[in-house]
Amino acid sequence: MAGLAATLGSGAMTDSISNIKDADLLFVTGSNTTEAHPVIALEMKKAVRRFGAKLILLDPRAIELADFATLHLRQRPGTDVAVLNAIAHVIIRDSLANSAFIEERTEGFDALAAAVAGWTPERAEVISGVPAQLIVDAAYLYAHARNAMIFWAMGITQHTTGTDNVKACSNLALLTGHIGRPATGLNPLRGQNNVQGACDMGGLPNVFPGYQAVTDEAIRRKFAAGWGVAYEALSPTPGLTVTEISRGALEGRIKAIYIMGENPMLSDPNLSHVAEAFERVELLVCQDIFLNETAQRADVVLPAASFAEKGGTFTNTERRVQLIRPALPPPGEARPDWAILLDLARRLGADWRYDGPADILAEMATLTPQYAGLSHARLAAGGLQWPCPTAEHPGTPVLHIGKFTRGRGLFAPLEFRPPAELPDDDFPFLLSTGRILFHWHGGTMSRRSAGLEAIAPEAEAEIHPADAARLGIADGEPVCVSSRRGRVVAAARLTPRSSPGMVFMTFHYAEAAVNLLTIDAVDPTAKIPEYKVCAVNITKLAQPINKELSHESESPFALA
Ligand SMILES: Nc1nc2c(c(=O)[nH]1)N[C@H]1C(S)=C(S)[C@@H](COP(=O)(O)OP(=O)(O)OC[C@H]3O[C@@H](n4cnc5c(=O)[nH]c(N)nc54)[C@H](O)[C@@H]3O)O[C@H]1N2
Ligand SMILES: Nc1nc2c(c(=O)[nH]1)N[C@H]1C(S)=C(S)[C@@H](COP(=O)(O)OP(=O)(O)OC[C@H]3O[C@@H](n4cnc5c(=O)[nH]c(N)nc54)[C@H](O)[C@@H]3O)O[C@H]1N2
Ligand SMILES: [Mo]
Repeated sequence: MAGLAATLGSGAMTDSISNIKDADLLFVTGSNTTEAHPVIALEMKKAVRRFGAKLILLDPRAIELADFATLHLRQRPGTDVAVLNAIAHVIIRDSLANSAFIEERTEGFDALAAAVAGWTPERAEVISGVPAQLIVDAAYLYAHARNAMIFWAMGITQHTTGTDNVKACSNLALLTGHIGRPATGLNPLRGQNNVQGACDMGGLPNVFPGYQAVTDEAIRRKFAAGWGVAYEALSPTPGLTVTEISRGALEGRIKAIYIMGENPMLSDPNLSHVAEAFERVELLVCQDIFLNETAQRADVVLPAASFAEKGGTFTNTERRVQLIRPALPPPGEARPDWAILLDLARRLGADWRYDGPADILAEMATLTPQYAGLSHARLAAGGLQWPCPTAEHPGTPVLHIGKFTRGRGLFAPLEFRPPAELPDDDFPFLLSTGRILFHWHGGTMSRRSAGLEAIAPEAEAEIHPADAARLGIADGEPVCVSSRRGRVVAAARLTPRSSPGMVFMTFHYAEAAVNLLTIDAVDPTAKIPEYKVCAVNITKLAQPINKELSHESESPFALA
């Protein structure tokens, strides 16, 4: 969001899932779409197989989409700015740019041209390992396409250069004019079912709902009036991000943490530090549908109802707000999140009065311009894509038609910065972390599914066969993966999916909690951790793995 907000003025996916079939070029980078967004991946496969679209894949691993790709650029992790700068270099050098679009709709072209002038494909090859000719081919394919869509996910953002990586993607769309029309644009694939909605509702430290800055006096006055509270009650100071909160707790500046639907004891980087931070706080409250690894450390646990047990709306990655309806009653004492919050607010002295989700959305509509035309009554007939400014407005499938949210699209001159920690003699492998199709994050939900557990029961470390041969490691054998911060045990999975020198692991397994290894270095703007690059060592295990370790009965730090 930080990257696109700077270049376009708004951080959401600019196009729609249903337009994928109409694109003649798909540029996918840092998104293992078939495993993490399988429904969207089906649309991509359809575009390629049925309609002949070309696919450029920029990803260090040979993920399933590589089988569909016209070009697969396999960069060293953390070198995206070099590759994307070089693609921009070729587009400008070989006059492939859309000069009418640049003239009419953008600013900052000269600064970009100067910044990429030295980024020849040959220079990018040295840094990234991607053959220069492939970079040239990608530039031509992308620029010559009629309608080209760029997609990315965490492989682009989870770096200390995450914001720059996004801006580098944005430069390509602005250079070629592949934005502001159907089947084009910049399409960050959002992760959770409702992470878009959570951000829209101000679940960020610096904005109220609708991305309205807390630092803006007029905005604070509007919300004070809308919420019926004193203007002085609304703080003009942005809050802290997740990584800043754990640091704050470690330093004694944060006294209490209230966590809803998150399991930082598995999902935050450098877990030993996180554990220490949670030890320090005076009060830890967890509101969750299960007693996850974080809730096990809480002073108070508030049982919440799951998605199937409550009403409300979810906003998906294409900005589509959709109604959900309860299919089951909540078990035991579990209650919908909004009802728990309402009671808590009232006990704290706030005069909150909401009849339920429909009433809450009605208030949101009065204060969130993008949601102004939405109501439960309208959504009952089907989802609508924001911005939806009036009750008659049909919703907006494609953003930035004719004009960018910020006015002109802004080119971003970028210098290449390497990741915070790279392999060396002591930790000679590069660890990249992510997901597989069969599990969800810390596995709180998916590991309770016997079917999914049967398919993907244990943590694996994806290792190139050449490295394994050198270390004398056999497929399936337990290995110890260690970093400067911790160590875990996982089964070696020998595969050329990852390049030599690289190891890929998921963070789905509490008994092999990979975030014991990851580094808590963050992007300076977005504060997102560098989950995709840190240095590790791999060693053969002297003793066989203890199969009795269960993710519920044992601390995730048993091996730390
Ligand atoms: N089955 C399943 N689906 C999920 C989730 C889940 O846990 N399980 N989680 C959801 C959530 S919240 C999210 S955010 C999304 C995440 O969706 P993705 O981001 O697609 O998932 P990751 O596995 O993190 O994959 C990142 C991709 O980036 C590549 N990559 C690694 N390093 C680099 C690099 O330096 N540069 C580039 N360009 N690519 C790199 C990896 O090889 C991989 O293909 O998935 C969502 N969907
Ligand atoms: N190493 C590494 N670490 C990563 C990443 C990575 O790629 N690599 N990716 C990062 C990313 S993109 C993400 S999004 C995070 C995800 O990290 P988390 O959000 O911490 O992980 P989840 O396991 O999805 O936790 C969700 C929790 O919400 C609970 N829950 C489900 N439904 C409800 C509900 O309706 N109400 C309430 N109150 N609770 C509910 C679940 O039981 C679960 O405990 O992980 C991050 N961490
Ligand atoms: Mo995510």
